[in-house]
Amino acid sequence: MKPFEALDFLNLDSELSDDERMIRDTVRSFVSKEVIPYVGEWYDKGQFPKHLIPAFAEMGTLGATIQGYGCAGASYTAYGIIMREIERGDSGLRSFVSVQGALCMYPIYAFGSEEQKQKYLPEMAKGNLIGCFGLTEPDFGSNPSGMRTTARKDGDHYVLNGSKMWITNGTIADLAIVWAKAEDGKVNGFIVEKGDPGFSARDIEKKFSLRVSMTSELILENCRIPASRRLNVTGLKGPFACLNMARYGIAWGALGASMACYDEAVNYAKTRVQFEKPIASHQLVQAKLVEMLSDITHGQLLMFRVGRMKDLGQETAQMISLGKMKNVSNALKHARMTRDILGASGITFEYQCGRHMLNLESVNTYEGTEDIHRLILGESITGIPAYR
Ligand code: TGC
Ligand code: FAD
Repeated sequence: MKPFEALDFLNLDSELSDDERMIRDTVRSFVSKEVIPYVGEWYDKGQFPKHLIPAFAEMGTLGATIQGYGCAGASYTAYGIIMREIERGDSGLRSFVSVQGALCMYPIYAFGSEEQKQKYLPEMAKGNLIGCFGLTEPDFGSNPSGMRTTARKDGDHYVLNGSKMWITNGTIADLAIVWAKAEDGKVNGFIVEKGDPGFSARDIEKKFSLRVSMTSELILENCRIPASRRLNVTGLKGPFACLNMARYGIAWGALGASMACYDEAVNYAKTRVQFEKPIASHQLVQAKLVEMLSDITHGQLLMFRVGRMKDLGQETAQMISLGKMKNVSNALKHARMTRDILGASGITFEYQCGRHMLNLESVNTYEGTEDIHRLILGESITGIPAYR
């Protein structure tokens, strides 16, 4: 297979610091050597490659932006680059790293007590403890405010009841951040540990998407946990703050999937001969390649700008929504276009576009569907929330 050539039409990577470039090269080379040759087989078998966790930890990708607690303390731009490079390999692997860092380590870092941070963060950075994030329920996806999971205070304990659905890393997690309504109806976050009485997880089988990532249901039946495991945040702004972090990473990650597809499409089009010449010589094929190049370049510009603003603490949730909405829907389009350019070959595991295409169907739905982000942006333009 031809070595990966990353599309960087505007030479934006020249804006990276030496440290950021080193992180990019480390993760890119890891993905080329340890992911790309094997990921088709893991996908086919529906296996999460657990053996990669120590390497993800070694490269500093777990909770990469957290200062201290054994974490890398990287810039947000570096974190975005990490997500881009990992998702070039597979969205399911980026999901694993996103959930561990943005959705489990981040809430502990942002809302946890010092004792909670010391207990969990260093072990999570090393990959010795795995986390998951339970917000969605069977009947409440786009609208988490309706959640039915409850947390009742009982002396120095809380008792949790309910279920969480579509939870990445659920069955491999040692701890879950579970969002539940307290008796006053306000949403609170809790750290639930594997082995807590009344807590169980089971995998959702037979998925056609994100097959190298575990997706699970969490069940809480009179699950009793110490009151000290509550996070110090009340209301939906708690989970939404975590989603800002994860959505930011996804907006970068989708660029990686697009870049993988673009590279595959260009290589194939230049070598596949029909009507006595390479298909790349036809205007209709070139138009598709140009559309991909144009979208990717716009997406890269957007995320470099949002990344640098985030490094200065100046980004907004709406900017992140724009990146999540546009870069993921474009990546899905690019995977489909590449699949088309590859003809029948595009449906096999020998190539990446089919796997990216099926993965991106999930990425377009999770962390706020494409249309939910459209409505978030609509509200920011008009001042009118059109969700309800
Ligand atoms: P709303 O009334 O607008 O807000 C409630 C409170 O939250 C605050 N808030 C935010 N805070 C921080 N960041 C944001 N982005 C925020 N958005 C809102 C808001 O200020 C308010 O605070 P306060 O103090 O006044 O109480 O809430 P709403 O229920 O009307 O929200 C509407 C909507 C549609 C935007 C929201 O429900 C939404 O984003 N829905 C999408 C749900 C979603 O994204 N779920 C993701 C689940 S996790 C997941 O998918 C992980 S996949 C991981 C992987 O595998 O990679
Ligand atoms: P619904 O909310 O039922 O939406 C269905 C359709 O209706 C969508 O097209 C949506 O855009 C549309 N719609 C809904 N409301 C409106 C509206 N007001 N206006 C217009 N259209 C609307 N959740 C977690 O908490 N943790 C995880 O780790 C996690 N991992 C996931 C992993 C995978 C592989 C998947 C697929 C999902 C995961 N999720 C996770 C859940 C994910 O966040 C939800 O699937 C997502 O928020 C959408 O919810 P839903 O599937 O219930 O769809």
